[in-house]
Amino acid sequence: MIAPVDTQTLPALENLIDEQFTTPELDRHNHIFNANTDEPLQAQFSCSPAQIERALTAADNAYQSGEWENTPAAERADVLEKIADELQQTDYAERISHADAVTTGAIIRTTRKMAQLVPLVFRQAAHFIRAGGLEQRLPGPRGDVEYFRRPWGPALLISPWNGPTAIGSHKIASALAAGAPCIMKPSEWAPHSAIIMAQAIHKVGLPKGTFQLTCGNRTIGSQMVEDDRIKAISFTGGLAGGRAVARACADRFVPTQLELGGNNQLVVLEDADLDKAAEGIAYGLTNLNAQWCRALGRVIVHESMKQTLLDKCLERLAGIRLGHSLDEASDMGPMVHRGQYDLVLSEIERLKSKGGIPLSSTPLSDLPGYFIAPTLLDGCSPADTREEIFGPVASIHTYRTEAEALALANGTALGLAGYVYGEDEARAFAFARQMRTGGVKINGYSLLSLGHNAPRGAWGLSGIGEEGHTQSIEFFTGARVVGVSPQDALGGY
Ligand code: TXE
Repeated sequence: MIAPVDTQTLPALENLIDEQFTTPELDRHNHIFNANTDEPLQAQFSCSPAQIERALTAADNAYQSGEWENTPAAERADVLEKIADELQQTDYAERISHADAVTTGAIIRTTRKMAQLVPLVFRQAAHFIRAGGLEQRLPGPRGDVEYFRRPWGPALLISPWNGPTAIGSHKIASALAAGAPCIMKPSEWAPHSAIIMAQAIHKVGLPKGTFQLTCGNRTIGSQMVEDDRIKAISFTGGLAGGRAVARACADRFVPTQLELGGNNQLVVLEDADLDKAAEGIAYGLTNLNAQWCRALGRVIVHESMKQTLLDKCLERLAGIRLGHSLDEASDMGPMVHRGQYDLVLSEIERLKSKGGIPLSSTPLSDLPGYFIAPTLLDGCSPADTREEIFGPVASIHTYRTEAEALALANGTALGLAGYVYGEDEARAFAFARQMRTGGVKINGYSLLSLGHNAPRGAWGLSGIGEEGHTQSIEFFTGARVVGVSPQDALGGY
């Protein structure tokens, strides 16, 4: 049974600026679409420059007042817990998961799980600061030295359309835990979960101007990125946006955390269980419809095993139910919007024109939305598969020696995630350690991080900085140390 979708079921677009919910003023003449049916759902209204100015002023005022920054960590943690309690009400998760599924095409079973994790994200941030994560005492030459971390100032949080809830909640909870006033700018294609979270945060209440939400596209993003009052930027999105942010931040030395794309390699070692590897490949091509920065980009397999692996993959992919994202029975949904759909199809065409042979076995949905069957491309030259596609398409390459496999695995300028399949775990670890990428999962493919405290690193063009439980909170802060000093030139040495 598919829930009905109309504009009533999506929250209206609204900003939260200086404690007021307001309507974005500018009509950009674009629409958010139902990814399943290609029907327009809502106009993409955007903040006006004057609305952005009000948000920046309010964020700066909040920072200058110091109220949130100087609220003791335990009390900030209490507020974060209250936000988590509020978001725990089932209505929030249902509204968020419904909106994310319709607008991004990710299936409801996945968006529901993501939405249900949101309270936990706020609780984990609360736990970190309550446990003294931002305040330590270190031994010094004249007694203890205080080492504490304080927010750089107002933070800008920019999120993409894919995984908007997981990415958005992580940024918001981390900035607030750090004591930073923050402005959230969600993607113009999937702003609803941020709006729903803003409603919960507003209900709990924070000092004036501490949390704000602005709706709109990259135009308002750039206006805020370039503003002197923004003192830290956490950006998740594409390479072009990431570069624009990095350039704008360079002159002012504004700390930036950039999590960009990936072209993630899955290496099948000679002793791999091919059923397991095929299952991993199917996950990599279908989880979040492969519109995910850690989705599969390249499969690297020993030449003697390629055909058996491909047969097993196609057998699995034949059983994938590609369908309406609100249908509980679907395993995979459509691409987010027509632009992304066209882009992915044009990448398949480009690789075909270079000799690639597309292989797919998943029956297409007969809905008029942006559906693409997960596709493996055989016969491509590695030189043609260096870039991210950001869709359910992966190329398959063969090796004869592990040195060749490693060269292929490290053969792109991106370095976000890798996957290694091999039954001898010690050998798989040894291989994985040499992959120049933020994280490597062995014998498994999952949307979740490798461990509670494991950072998510980004190498090369995949970004700058590390995200994670602790790392993302620390990112919004700078170190300060205060202590009693010896009164001599070399400090007593
Ligand atoms: O990105 P965009 P999208 C990457 C992935 C993919 C892309 C898709 O590589 O290609 O993101 O997401 C705002 N100044 N990842 O299309 O266009 C924009 O309005 C200020 C990687 O959304 O870069 C939106 O809010 N803001 C990933 C956000 O940036 C700007 C996970 C992202 O938009 C801007 C998800 C500018 N110059 C996607 N340009 C990961 N590594 O985790 C754009 N925006």
